[in-house]
Amino acid sequence: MSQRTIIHMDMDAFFASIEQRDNANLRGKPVIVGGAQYSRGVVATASYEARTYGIHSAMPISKAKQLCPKGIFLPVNMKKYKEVSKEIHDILEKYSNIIEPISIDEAFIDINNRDPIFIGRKIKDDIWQELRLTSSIGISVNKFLAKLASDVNKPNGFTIIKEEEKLKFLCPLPVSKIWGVGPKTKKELNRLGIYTIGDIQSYDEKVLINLFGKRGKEIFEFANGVDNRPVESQNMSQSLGEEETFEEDIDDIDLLLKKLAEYSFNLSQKLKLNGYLIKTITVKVKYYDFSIETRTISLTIPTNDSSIIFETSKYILTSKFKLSKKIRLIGLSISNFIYPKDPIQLSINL
Ligand code: TTP
Ligand code: MG
Repeated sequence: MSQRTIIHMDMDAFFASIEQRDNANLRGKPVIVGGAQYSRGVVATASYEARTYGIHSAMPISKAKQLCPKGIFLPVNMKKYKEVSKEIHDILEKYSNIIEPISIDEAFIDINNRDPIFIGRKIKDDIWQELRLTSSIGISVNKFLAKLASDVNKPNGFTIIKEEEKLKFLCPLPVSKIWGVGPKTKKELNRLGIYTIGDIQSYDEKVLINLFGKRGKEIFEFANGVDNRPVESQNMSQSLGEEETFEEDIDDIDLLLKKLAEYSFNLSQKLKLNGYLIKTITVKVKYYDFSIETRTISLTIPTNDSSIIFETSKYILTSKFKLSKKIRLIGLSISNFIYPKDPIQLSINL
C-alpha cells in the first residue's frame, strides 16, 4: 500500500472552550460543564484550568465540587455545541471531501497526496480565525497514529509522526493506547508481562495470535504502527452501517439484540451530527457457514431516532429471519437519506 497521510483534528476542552469564548468572565478560570439533563450528574468536560485540580470527564459533579469549590459549574448546552460542530465541519470540507467525523469535536481527514503541514495549519488557523477556538492536530501515516499525534501535545497541539519515527514514538506508551485494548485485554497482556507498546513490538506475533486470535494480529499490527483502515467519509448519499464478527459463532438472541441496540445508538448519533434522517433499515446476518441473509424495511416517516431504528431492526431480526443456524456476524445499515429543509424536524438530543 502506498503511503497515506491522515490528519486527525480534536478540539480542546470543547464544551468548556465554547463557554469561555462566549463569556469573557470565564476565561482563565476553572470551568466545568456538565450536570445537566444529558450528563446525569457527571462532568462532560472541564477547562484546562479546572483539570489542574484533577477534574476530568465522567467524574461525578459532586466530586468535582469537592476538588474545586471555586469552580464555575455550567449546564450542557448541546444545541450550541452542535452548531459549532457543524461550523467546524464546514471548515474541514474546504480542505477535503474525505472526512470522517468520529465524535462531536473530532474528525479524520484524508488529504491524499497534498501537503499535510500546509493543510493542517490552514485547518487550525481557520478554526481559530473563524470560531476563536483552539484545536489539536495530529498528522501521520494512518488513523491510529494520527489520533495519538493529536493527543500528545494538547491543548493547541500540532504534531507530526513520520513513518520512520513511528516505532520509537509508540514504544514507551502503555498498551491501553492501542485501539480496542480496554481494561480486560490490558489485564491479560499485563499477565504476560506486556505493559508497553514496545513490549508488544518485541513479542512473537504468532504467540499473540494463538492467545487472542485475530485480535492478537490487530494488536501486533497497531503496536508496530500498521493500520490500513480507510477514512470513511460520511457521504450520506448511499448507506451507513455497522457490523461485527463474533469471536465465536452464537445463537444467543439477547446478544444479537444488544448488538443491534449498540449499532442503532451509534448510527443515530452520526445522523444527528450530520443533520440527516433515514427511511430504510437493513439487517444482515452471516451464518457460521458464511452464507449471508439480509432483510430490509422502509419506514413511512423518516427518522434519526435510535429507539425507532432499534425497534425496527429488532422486528426485522425476530420476524424476518429463520435464525436456524449459528451466527458469525450481525450488521445493521441505514440508507435512503433525507436532509430535512426544516431543521426543527430534527431532535436535538444526542
Ligand atoms: P473530548 O474530545 O474527549 O474532550 P475535550 O474536547 O473536552 O477535551 P480534550 O482537549 O482533551 O480533547 O470530548 C469532546 C466533548 O465531548 C467534550 O468537550 C464533552 C463531551 N464529552 C462528554 O460529554 N462526556 C465524556 O465523557 C467525554 C469524554 C466527552
Ligand atoms: Mg476534544
